[in-house]
Amino acid sequence: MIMDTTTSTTGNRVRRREDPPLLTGAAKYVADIDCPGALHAVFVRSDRAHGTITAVDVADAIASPGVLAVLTGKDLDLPPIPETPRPGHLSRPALARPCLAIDRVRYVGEPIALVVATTAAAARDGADQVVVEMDTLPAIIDLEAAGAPESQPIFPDFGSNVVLESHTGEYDDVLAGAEVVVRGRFVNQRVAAVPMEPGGILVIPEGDGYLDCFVSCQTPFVVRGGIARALNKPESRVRVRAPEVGGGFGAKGGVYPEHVVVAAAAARLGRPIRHVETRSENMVAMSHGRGQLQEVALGARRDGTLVGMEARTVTDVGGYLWRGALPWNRARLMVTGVYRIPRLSLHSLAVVTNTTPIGPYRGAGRPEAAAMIERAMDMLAQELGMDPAEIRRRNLLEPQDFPYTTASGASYDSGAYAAALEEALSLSGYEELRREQAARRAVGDVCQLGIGLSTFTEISGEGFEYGSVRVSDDGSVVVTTGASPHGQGHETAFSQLVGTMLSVPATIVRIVHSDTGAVPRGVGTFGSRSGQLAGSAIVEAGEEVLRQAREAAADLLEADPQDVVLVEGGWAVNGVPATRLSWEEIVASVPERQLSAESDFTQAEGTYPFGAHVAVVEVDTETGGVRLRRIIAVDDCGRVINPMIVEGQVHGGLAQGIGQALFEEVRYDDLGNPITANLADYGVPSAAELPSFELGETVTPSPRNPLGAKGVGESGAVGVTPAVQNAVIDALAPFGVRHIDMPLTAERVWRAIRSAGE
Ligand code: MCN
Repeated sequence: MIMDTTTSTTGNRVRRREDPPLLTGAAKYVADIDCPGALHAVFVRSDRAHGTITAVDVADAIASPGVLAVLTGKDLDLPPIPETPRPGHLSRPALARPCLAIDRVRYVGEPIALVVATTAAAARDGADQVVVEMDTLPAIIDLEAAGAPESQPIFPDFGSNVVLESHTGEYDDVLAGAEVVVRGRFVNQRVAAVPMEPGGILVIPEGDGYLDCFVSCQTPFVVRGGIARALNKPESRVRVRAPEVGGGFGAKGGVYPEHVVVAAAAARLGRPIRHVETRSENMVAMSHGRGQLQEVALGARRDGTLVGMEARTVTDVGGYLWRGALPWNRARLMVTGVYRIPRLSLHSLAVVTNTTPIGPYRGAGRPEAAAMIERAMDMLAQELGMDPAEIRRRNLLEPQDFPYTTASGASYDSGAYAAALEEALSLSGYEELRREQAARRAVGDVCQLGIGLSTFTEISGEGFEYGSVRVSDDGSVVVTTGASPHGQGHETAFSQLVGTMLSVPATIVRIVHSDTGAVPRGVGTFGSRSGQLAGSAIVEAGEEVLRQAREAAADLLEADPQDVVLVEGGWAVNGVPATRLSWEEIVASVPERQLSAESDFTQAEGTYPFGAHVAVVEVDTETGGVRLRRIIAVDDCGRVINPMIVEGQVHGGLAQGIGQALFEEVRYDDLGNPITANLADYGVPSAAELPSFELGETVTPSPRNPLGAKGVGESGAVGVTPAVQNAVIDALAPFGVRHIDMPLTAERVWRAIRSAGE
């Protein structure tokens, strides 16, 4: 139940109005949209990681019962899917990603043809009849091998597998003056987004070339643009709606080849077509996340003060660059974390490999950056014999340093890092934990205690988002937003903002979103942007509505606008409650019989949420088994709209971040065959693997938007992974273990103990 006006104000814990349909099974996903007569589509995908296509024989498939069409790349002749644009960068035709592979395949799962049939089973049977003849090429799976000069280019016309490269900081000796240098080589492994609902699209042609599309996505406007461009239509002829989306986690943020192909097929056949991925299909077709090799050296004085950092990172973008530049770029930007690092020399590369393309996944580059610096900081602490908390205290940026431009060029807005660290230490009972650890070490307990810290920042927001507010003469309040929630509780949070501003119950505020036919423009939901950008757009529009209402109320009350004040549910002359007019009365007095305003709120620079996480683990030193005992997470996302939603967002991020630390890894064999393409082989944690999270907060507003808000959707996944990794390695310090790559499975931990002993 939603709480009443008084308690639903901004800043209060209001339960999500979105939850009842989600929890009772009433919510409608793409597969549930009622569309009589819709045809079913199944993709024929490459079963080889690398090869040249010599023939695609569709004759048997077309003859298969129920099959209406089999469409190949040559049949549809679609332009390539655009790369995600980056500042100063034009996409390079030699790296183009086709919608359907025609000459060459570059990963297992790449779409080659589409089979359309009257039922899903008939489409699948038809797809089995398509014969793709191929000359297999050697697959390049390892990212180091991909980048080697002698490596065969996966895109012969491009000539190299290195598709992105940047150098930051040129120094003769970036570590000059260091009394101690630690060096690490870390693998930030590839993971899968695993949304509850795999990808899906339903396209309904409605005559005159108009396509009505229901897409499981985070960015309806981006998908509309992609489909319209590929099909050479004006955007006005394509409507994209995101119904309920069973999670996206960044991976549903772009336009996929599958979207364009299904839309093209529906347009060609003039019949509605639906495509919904199976789980195994999703595990190869939906972009993966992370996938970075990191080599880092940190130099410091003996007192722990950092003097410089040198790093080389190689990011795997998979078979196509496509959206891979986004995490690559974020990882580059955030590389120095929360510390004062005077000198940085960073060489960051991205390479293509014969694997599923990599794209943004919860954190998108910031988890990689945080993991690298947080591991290196712990190594430094170990080297100097200093407590990990103390080495952090000595190097954290301080509140008076902000705004602060890092050596990598990030412009941090605000921060109070030490306060978050001290809060996390105090909530965890850090000293007591260290005492318990010492006691266990002293007796040589088989089960050792590990305590891991992570102090981190990340980037959120940046760019533009649309919002409007309209009050009608029946008293209804309608908000439209370009944000496209898929689990973040925007309806609840935005109705709180507007209800509070207009002094009306949040329950009457209707939020319209995720529909290009109902929202004039917008961007969508990713990069933990919506609270601050869509929220600020709505606030700006709401302020303009308040201004209009004040004028209208002053006219009606024959008062000076300065003397007219907002009271619960209406307006009155200040100090004279009896003059109160309702919103309905005021709105009815203007010729349009509605008050409305819109805003394209733009934030030129991002905001930088931060926090401190503590993980406590018990490691069985005989089996390598890790038990996660406690997670303490202190997060700061500036001013909070709804603390309950914020906590939920942190919980989700923590679960996924812990998944990367302990359980998850997408793996391929040497030929490029995926060997973790289902949920038996790919280990997503369930609630049973997770402790009850202990949360804390600090509040440091951002000066970059009127709400003072920063993002929170990803922070949990940024901060917790290195805390857990550091905790496991901390437990094994007495054995001489310096580092173990993720995921920290029992086998890896056991091997690390054994090899350290040798
Ligand atoms: N919020 C708030 N106060 C703040 C900041 C945010 O109350 N200071 C609220 C916002 O109003 C919003 C929620 O917290 O309701 C998340 O806001 P924000 O951090 O702006 O993130 P977005 O809404 O832009 O959501 C994107 C973010 C990302 S990038 C990923 S990945 C992610 C995440 O959200 N994927 C999710 N959370 C997810 N949650 C679910 N259930 N499913 C996903 O796929």
